[in-house]
Amino acid sequence: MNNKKVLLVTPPYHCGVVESAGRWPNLGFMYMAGELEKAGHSVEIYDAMSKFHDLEQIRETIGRIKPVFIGVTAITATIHAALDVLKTARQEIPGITTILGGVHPTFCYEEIFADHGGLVDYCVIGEGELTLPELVSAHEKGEDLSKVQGIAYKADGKLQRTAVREFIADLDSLSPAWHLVDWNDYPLYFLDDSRVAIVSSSRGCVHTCTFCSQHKFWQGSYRERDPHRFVSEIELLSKTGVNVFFIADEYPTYSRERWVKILDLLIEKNLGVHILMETCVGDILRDEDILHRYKEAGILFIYLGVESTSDSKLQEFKKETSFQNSKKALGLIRDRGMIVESSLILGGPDETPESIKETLELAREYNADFMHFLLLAPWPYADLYKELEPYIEVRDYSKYNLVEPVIKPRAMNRDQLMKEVLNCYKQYYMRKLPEWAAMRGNDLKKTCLINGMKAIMENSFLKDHMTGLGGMPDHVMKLIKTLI
Ligand code: B12
Repeated sequence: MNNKKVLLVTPPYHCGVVESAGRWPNLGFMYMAGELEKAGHSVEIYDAMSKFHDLEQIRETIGRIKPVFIGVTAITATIHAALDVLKTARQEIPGITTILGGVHPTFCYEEIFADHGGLVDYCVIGEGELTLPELVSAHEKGEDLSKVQGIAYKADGKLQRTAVREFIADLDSLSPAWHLVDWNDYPLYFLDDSRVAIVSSSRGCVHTCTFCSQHKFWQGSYRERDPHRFVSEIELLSKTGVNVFFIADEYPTYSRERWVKILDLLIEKNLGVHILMETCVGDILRDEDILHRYKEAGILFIYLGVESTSDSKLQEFKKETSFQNSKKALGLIRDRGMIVESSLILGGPDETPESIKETLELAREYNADFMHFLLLAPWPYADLYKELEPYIEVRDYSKYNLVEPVIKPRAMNRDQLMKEVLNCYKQYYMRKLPEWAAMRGNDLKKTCLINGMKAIMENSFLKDHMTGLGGMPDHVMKLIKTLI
């Protein structure tokens, strides 16, 4: 590796959920690296998270590349790991300039500077593509930093927050630096010979779910890319051997007209690629008449975060849907031969062992192929935070990963909560496995489901809890062995 001016690093954090299914490149870094290069700055992306590197390996890599600037991304769960990277960088190269960006620094930069001011030179607030190259240039040239919009930094011991950076008006003006990726680093464990890219067709979310950060991050805005430009990007990447595309959008289907155009173009180009995406219940119901076109376009996998089985909870979460609608939407995706994954959020203050059992029963009615029984994570900037605050027992952000209990419900302790959640997984998949074994036809779906289960059992956080749960009954274990 040659020396590079800017090194962008993902924090070495793992909680054994999404990373158990595959390795995923960091899209924000692709976009920022593209804009840094346009501005004449050399850059390297170092996905330490996906490479499963530890801090010693990170130290060696930083020592070898000798960057002048290091940029690290952080969501709430990864902030401590991100700060560890900056600390390591400072030890290795004392004069290095350190930059943090992403959803956590965007909302919590004051706390970061108060607690770790010595480690962090700049926090970038919001989108980084325009801010980062400008910041790097201004810092290098010793220009007035107060003119760089969208940053926070300390000057003369005082925290400065510059003017708000407007969102990028034309997302198609950006050019992700795909040439920096070694695609062999990014397999999806469900599919042999797969290479995964994360792509984006829109930014923003118009929903206001109370537990989520994303509508706040994008301030309720919604921007779309041109369908032709988006599909051409997929086509271009497919020619370099990428065959799986994860659409990062919070809400790709918002405009039916634009979405249909994307599907039409994908069908017309017939690229032989597989697409993974997320959307909401309402749009699946809206698109019932064209769901077969989703499949024709290559959509293999849809994540619908239904989040609850109770209508009153759904209202509280502002999910804008109901149990019956969610059930119908999940069923439609399954019936059209695509894989449907979903999640339920448990562990709020009013949770009880009984309410969890009830959720499990109704989750079986939802009957998603993969179901996650997640635990509420109180992001300090989400709408729900104030209500959850009195029940938070764990302040360590690294546990705010949706799988570790940090809130204590009134009627149970956190250990009981965890036990009940693990039991949900066990009971849910014990019924799923025989169903999958009996599946006829649609070999691709069957292969993905079984490989998915294998990935869960071998790589996910559940692996460590199998024995604590008393394991799976013998007949299920035998079945698993015949399938895998
Ligand atoms: C892709 C993705 C991932 C990938 C990350 C791949 C990688 N190599 O980093 C994978 C699948 C591994 C992943 C895992 C997890 N994720 Co995730 N993920 C996403 C997703 C779907 C898209 C992110 C994205 O690409 N956005 C588009 C880009 C353009 O935006 P961006 O990332 O915010 O980056 C921009 C700015 O934030 C800023 N920026 C970001 N970083 C930096 C750094 C610097 C230096 C600068 C200057 C600027 C900057 O500039 C970027 C360009 O504008 C989002 C949901 C969503 N739709 O956004 C969830 C999301 C980010 N994930 C989330 C979570 C909770 C997780 C997990 C903890 C889930 C779990 N239990 O497994 C794990 C953590 C794993 C880990 N080890 O880090 C949450 C974070 C919530 C929060 N507020 O903290 C989100 C928001 C989902 C949600 N709705 O709750 N995730």
